[in-house]
Amino acid sequence: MNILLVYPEYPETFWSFTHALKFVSKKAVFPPLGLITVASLLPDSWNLKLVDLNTAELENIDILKADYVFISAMSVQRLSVNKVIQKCKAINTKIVAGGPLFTSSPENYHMVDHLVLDEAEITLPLFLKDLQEGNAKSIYRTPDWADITTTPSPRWDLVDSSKYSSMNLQYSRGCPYDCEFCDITVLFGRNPRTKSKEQIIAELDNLYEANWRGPVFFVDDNF
Ligand code: B12
Repeated sequence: MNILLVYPEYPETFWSFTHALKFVSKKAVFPPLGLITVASLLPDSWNLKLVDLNTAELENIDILKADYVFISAMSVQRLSVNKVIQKCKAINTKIVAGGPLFTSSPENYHMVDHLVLDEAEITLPLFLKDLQEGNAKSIYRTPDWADITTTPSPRWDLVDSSKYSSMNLQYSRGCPYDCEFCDITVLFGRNPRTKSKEQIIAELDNLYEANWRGPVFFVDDNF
């Protein structure tokens, strides 16, 4: 199976650092951690290619070669998401989508072939099983929260790290507070869950072995 993992472009906002990145000759701040975590949950025998539209162009040939295009996005990326969906539809390549944008507003994405929502550790295996049996559904959801002590290390080998100013890894998900401006409790619940110290050390070792010597950003919902 050939899978193209696509991360849509950010608009120009403070947090895109569009102008500051030029001073350090980088294209983006972080690689798409959600997509490379999803990649680590896919069968080893599958062929994966990652295209981050913040660092590279999306070529029609890559969409043509793919059996499925997997998209991940935050709400702020929705204009670019629409363009990616249109491109895939024009070429007739099936789309699988997940992550914050799709989980918080699935009603806007009927044109996506398979919405694999909430945490991929729970919903992706359900989709993969149905796909193998030839009856993949249009939407997968779960009311449960994943045990992230079993989440595999992200696939940093798919990332061209020279394009980024920092690498990122995730320590925790979920937050006990309920701030009205924040989606974290809706997406990841109010019970903080953490990875084990062995996982974090292994992830740091993986980054080191991938020759990364720059900054590492810790994703921690309840720092
Ligand atoms: C790090 C981070 C950033 C970083 C970098 C983002 C990046 N490129 O990775 C920075 C600081 C730049 C940033 C900025 C912003 N962020 Co931010 N960010 C985060 C944070 C803390 C971690 C993201 C992460 O790496 N998660 C770890 C991965 C593993 O989780 P994940 O991506 O959700 O993936 C899991 C599932 O969602 C799913 N999944 C994800 N993708 C896919 C794809 C498929 C196909 C499938 C099947 C499943 C799947 O599987 C994964 C494993 O379970 C999250 C909160 C959080 N805990 O996730 C907020 C979060 C994503 N950010 C958010 C927001 C609002 C923003 C800003 C708009 C803030 C602002 N007001 O300016 C900006 C926009 C950026 C821009 N350039 O304009 C919101 C998004 C809400 C939404 N509904 O879209 C979140 C949820 C935080 C919040 N407080 O609500 N952010």
